[in-house]
Amino acid sequence: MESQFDISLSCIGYQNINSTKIDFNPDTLNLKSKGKYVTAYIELQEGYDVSLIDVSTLLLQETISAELSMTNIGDYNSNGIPDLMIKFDRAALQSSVTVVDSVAITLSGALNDGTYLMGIGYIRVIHKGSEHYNEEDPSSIVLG
Ligand SMILES: [Ca+2]
Repeated sequence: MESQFDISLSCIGYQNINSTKIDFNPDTLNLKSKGKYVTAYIELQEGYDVSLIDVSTLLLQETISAELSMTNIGDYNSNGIPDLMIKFDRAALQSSVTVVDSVAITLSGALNDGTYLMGIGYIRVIHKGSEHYNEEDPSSIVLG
């Protein structure tokens, strides 16, 4: 597998479906990465089946559609709850964020029956080669 786990975070959204869990892994997006996709995993609360998610309705940041042909249902985090793997265009996501310690990333969509789901998570955005690890050193943040 290519290295596509460049953005991430565990996110929990509460809307019509409680405990919609969206897991991006890992939790840092590197704006210099040349990866083609970012990957997310969705878990729904008990009683809702991830296989009923209408992938065509899923939107990252309200604008970025999921790749329809790149889905899989498994148990990525081995917790016994099925999760739906989806992928999004990485360049589109990267263009929607800037270098920051924490930014909200939203994922919304619906099941085949119209039940709405939404999750919000926070990721860190970096620019490789200028990682900002030291809060006392603002010069370590380099936007270009
Ligand atoms: Ca799982």
